[in-house]
Amino acid sequence: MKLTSKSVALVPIIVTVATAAIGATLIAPPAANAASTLGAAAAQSGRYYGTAVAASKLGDSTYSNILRTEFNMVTAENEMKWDATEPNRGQFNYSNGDRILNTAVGNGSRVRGHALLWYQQEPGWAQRMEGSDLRQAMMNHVTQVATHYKGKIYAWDVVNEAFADGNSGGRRDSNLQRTGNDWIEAAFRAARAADPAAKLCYNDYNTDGINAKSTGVYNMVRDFKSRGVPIDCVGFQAHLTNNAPSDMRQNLQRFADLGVDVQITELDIAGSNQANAYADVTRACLAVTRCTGITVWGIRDNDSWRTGENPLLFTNSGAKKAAYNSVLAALNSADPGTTTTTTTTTTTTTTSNDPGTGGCTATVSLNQWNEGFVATIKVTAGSSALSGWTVTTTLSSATVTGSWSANRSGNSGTVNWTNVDYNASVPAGGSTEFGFQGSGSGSGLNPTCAAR
Ligand code: G2I
Repeated sequence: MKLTSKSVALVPIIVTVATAAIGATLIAPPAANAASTLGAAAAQSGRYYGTAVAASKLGDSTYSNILRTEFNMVTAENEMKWDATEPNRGQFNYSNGDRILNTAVGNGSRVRGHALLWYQQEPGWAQRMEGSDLRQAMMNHVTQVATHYKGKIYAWDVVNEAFADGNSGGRRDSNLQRTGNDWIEAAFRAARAADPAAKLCYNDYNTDGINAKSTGVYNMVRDFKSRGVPIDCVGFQAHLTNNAPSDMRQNLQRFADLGVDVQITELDIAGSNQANAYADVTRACLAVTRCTGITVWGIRDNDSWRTGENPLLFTNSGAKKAAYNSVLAALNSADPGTTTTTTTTTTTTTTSNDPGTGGCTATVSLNQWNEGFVATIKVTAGSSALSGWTVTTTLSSATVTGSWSANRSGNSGTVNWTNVDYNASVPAGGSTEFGFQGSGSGSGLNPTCAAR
């Protein structure tokens, strides 16, 4: 139904639902000496510095010496994945995963487990499965592998890369996803039951800055936290070229503000600005109290999956690159034990016009930090389904710098947001979300919704 002049005239109702302010500055004396390895430098602020390890390279002395001296966290690059650990249904093989784990422990390192469920590197037998049979096999896999490594894993990537690229903010299609949207939370619950001591992470790529994909993950984590689904951390892979996203710190911070740890899990950076970009990523993590560590995805350039791009910290012969020096300097320049969090305020405000028949309401959840914000707006249909909607917001002292899942009329002042094709239809009583990022203050957005 179209909006009538009568419904436009209805008085907006404004309800502030929740306001929480988080801010802390803890000062400790600086360390007397700079550390000389990545692991020791990260440890000064209670963080780790890790690398992906391939079992086939452990016999290479250049490789294993750098591994032992520089790193204090290890991820198996492939050896703990589904195809490696359960090559036939119900038959488990932990030999290479165990080699990596034992080497790490022998070096005094901890281990990140990677990855219990991922749509890639499924064993052939699982690739051919669907539905409830597959769901059963997935949960058994999570339980068996997490039980085998019980008590030995710092954090598990329970689910890897489940969100779609592009602007949908939704899940990626896969046979795992087709077993039902609840597969991710089911996997987290199974992992918690099997190994209560491991931190449980969701891990993905192209989620390093604020964008539609990272916002989709953010909304899932927020939902999990609100419903008590056991999630402890989010991994940001950070496979980058030339630059770190300019809003990487803000992105890490908004996840941390949900009450999870954040980690950089597969860092590699190609391109001529490599050394600067590595320093930027390091500083983004150091600026977020709950960013607990950084892992690079391999040791030497020729250990990288990005053949020919030389995206790592050591040359093929094992020499330290400029990027290594810039990471070490950045880690050493963090005041040890000093953590400064940006003051961040999360406010949920409901501004609604009375939906009446065929109308809609809009709710904003605002994540504001010192110089910018992310607004997530929920559009809820009234007693009739919507076939399109318009939300009007007021940005009196803010400028929109990016948005997702809606078209917009401008970037400041009165901004109208209309549905895109895939979220035009909203069933009666149902809802959909869109969002935007802005500089300045996002307070007073006062969204109103109208059917179109
Ligand atoms: O694709 C880069 C990474 C993206 N995030 C998840 C990570 O798990 C993923 O790692 C890469 C490994 O670095 C590669 O080494 O995952 C690839 C698989 O998608 C790994 O490549 C595979 C090759 O495709 C196989 O042919 C090979 O048998 O490595 C296998 C073991 O060497």
